[in-house]
Amino acid sequence: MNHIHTTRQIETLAREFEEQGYVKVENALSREQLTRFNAAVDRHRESHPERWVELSDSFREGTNVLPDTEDFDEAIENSTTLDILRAIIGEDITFEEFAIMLRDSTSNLGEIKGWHRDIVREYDRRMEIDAVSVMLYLSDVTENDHCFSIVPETHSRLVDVNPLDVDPGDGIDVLGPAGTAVIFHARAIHCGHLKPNSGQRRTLQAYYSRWRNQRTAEWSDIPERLYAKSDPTLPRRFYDKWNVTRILEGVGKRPADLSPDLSVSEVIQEVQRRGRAAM
Ligand SMILES: O=C(O)CCC(=O)C(=O)O
Repeated sequence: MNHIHTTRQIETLAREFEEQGYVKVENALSREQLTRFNAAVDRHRESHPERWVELSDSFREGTNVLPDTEDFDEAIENSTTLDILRAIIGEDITFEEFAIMLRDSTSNLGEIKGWHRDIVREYDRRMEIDAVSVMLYLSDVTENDHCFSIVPETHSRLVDVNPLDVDPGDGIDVLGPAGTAVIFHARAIHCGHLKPNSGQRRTLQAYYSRWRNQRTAEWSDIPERLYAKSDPTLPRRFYDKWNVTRILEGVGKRPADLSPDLSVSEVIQEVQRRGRAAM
């Protein structure tokens, strides 16, 4: 079973998130869920290679997988993390996007995105970033593995820190066994910390924010199976962004000047390139 926290524990975790900009959650996934999710990742890679984006030799992402399979719905709705997200965001919480991330072994340890804030890369627009991400670990992340690294408090008290001024070793490496989750504010400065002897690291990642008539990214379609759900245990507006077409200007939006012939994969590579140039 994945872990259900008491109300008191949820409040403590939400407070830690508010202060630090992130919180680590142990046992967010059960052994059985890990086995199923790992098999579902393999199946998806095999059957829908066109949905996979390659950002570098170590960075592969399955985007827009929800129309292909319901295998990951349970990750988006995972009660261990959703209970904490509800305390952080409130009952107006909505789902934004979902991706599978693989970080492969590499000798190229320079990370493609470097230290960054998500969604909007321009420093002067950092207060527009208002979303929370959950990263679920599908493989063990030890000190020898590629890991997620974050600079605490840069979502709030240290919000004026510029990612370009952060040194390589300045972050906290968030390690943990498979089944761990990290919940982080998309405004907190973070990056992938690549290690020379790492095996493949596997994570699932979802973003959430408050309901408004705007999405943070247009890469994940929300299929009817999700928005037509009437599940009283889910937040009221959880999938209400399924038909929102207004997208925040940033790395989640297809630039108007790009050729319609480009694949989503090529578009995401290009927005990431422009995002780096805008920092
Ligand atoms: O954990 C990683 O490897 C990188 C994560 C990242 O950069 C992101 O979520 O934006």
